[in-house]
Parts: sequence; C-alpha cells; structure tokens
Amino acid sequence: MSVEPSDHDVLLVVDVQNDFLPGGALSVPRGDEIVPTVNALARRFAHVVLTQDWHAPGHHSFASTHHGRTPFSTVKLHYGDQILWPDHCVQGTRGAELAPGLDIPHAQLVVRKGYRETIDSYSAFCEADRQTPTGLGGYLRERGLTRVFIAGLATDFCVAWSAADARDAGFEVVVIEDACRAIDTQGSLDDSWARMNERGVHRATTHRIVAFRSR
Ligand code: VGL
Ligand code: ZN
Repeated sequence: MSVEPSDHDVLLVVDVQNDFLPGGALSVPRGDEIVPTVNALARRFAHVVLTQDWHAPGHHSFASTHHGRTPFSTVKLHYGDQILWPDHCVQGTRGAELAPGLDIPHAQLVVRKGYRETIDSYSAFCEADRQTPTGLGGYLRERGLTRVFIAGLATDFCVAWSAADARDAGFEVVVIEDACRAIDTQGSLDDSWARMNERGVHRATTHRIVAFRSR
C-alpha cells in the first residue's frame, strides 16, 4: 500500500495536549518528542483534524471522583471496566489546551471528546458506552475522506481506540508509529496492538510519508 498522502486522506492528530506532555497531569513518557514530528507530517496533508480530550470536572474516569480509589486502578461503570486516571484535561484549563508547540494552522476541525460526565471516550469516533457517536465518522464521510492517518497520544489508549473504531466505521487506517507515544499500563501497549492488528490497521513511519512532496 502506498502511504503517499492524497486528497482522500486525513491526518488525525490525537490529544496532543499539555496534560499528556511531561509535567502534565497524565504525562505520557516522552510525549513531547512527537510535536515536531506531527508538525512535519501535517505539512504533507491537505486535510487535518485534531482531537482534544475534554472532561467535565468530576468526570467518572477520574480516580478522585470515586471514594478511596487510586489512579491506574479499574472500576466497573455502567458501560463496563474503566481505568481510573488522575484528573486531566478538564474543560477550559491550561492542561486541556493543545500543546503550544503544535503548528498546524490549516487544521480544519477540533473534535472534543469525553465531555459527558459519566462516559469516557478514548476514541475519536465512539464513546466508551460503545453507542454514542462523536460525529467524526459522518464528517469524514461527508467530505469524501476515506483513509485516516493517525498520530498523537497515547498509542495504547486514544490512538488505538480511534484506529480500531475508524476501521469498524469502514475507513482505511494507518497509524504512524514514531509519531505516537504510549502510557503502557497493565500490558496496555501489547493489547492495543493486538486489537489494531486484528482489524487490519496499517503501520507506517514518518520518514516514509514526509518523503513525498509537500501539499
Ligand atoms: C487518554 C487516558 C485518559 C489518551 C485520555 O489520550 O490516550 N488516555 N484519557
Ligand atoms: Zn481522558
């Protein structure tokens, strides 16, 4: 498969936000390293969409919302198992802002997700209840975009869930591995690649994509 960006391709930049960078509330190890890579990639794509984790205060994915619970433990919520996180990406806070180093002025849409207090959404397409769509699938389809390249944070959560759901929604998917970083808790990185491989998600590296001329 050629990974040359075409007019039917979109770059989806997942959750490159202050709280996921070193020093942030839910920092992804070496998450900052991908920022220049993502900027370089974005210059090769005419179509770019960003996502923003965007939680209400007291969100049910926060350990602090559940009495006596600690971050990185798991609870049962109405839709199934939920890993509990430190408070992060609270709506309107500095931690929720896109990383200041992101330089993608031509990005066309920012999808906010996880904004319902009782439902998390790792995926940019479908919330954790597995029923509530974010609208992104319809947006891409209406614009005639058929292949989704994905970069961002974190490989094993929001990138992986977005990739799997994009496949389920009928899109071709390419995860740009070196333009992502993982949290890797409780075997999550291996699990996420198993889930993506099962669905036929392709992998590529940045140098293969930026070798093509700029848009
Ligand atoms: C994420 C955990 C909680 C992510 C978001 O962006 O991968 N992970 N919220
Ligand atoms: Zn979150």
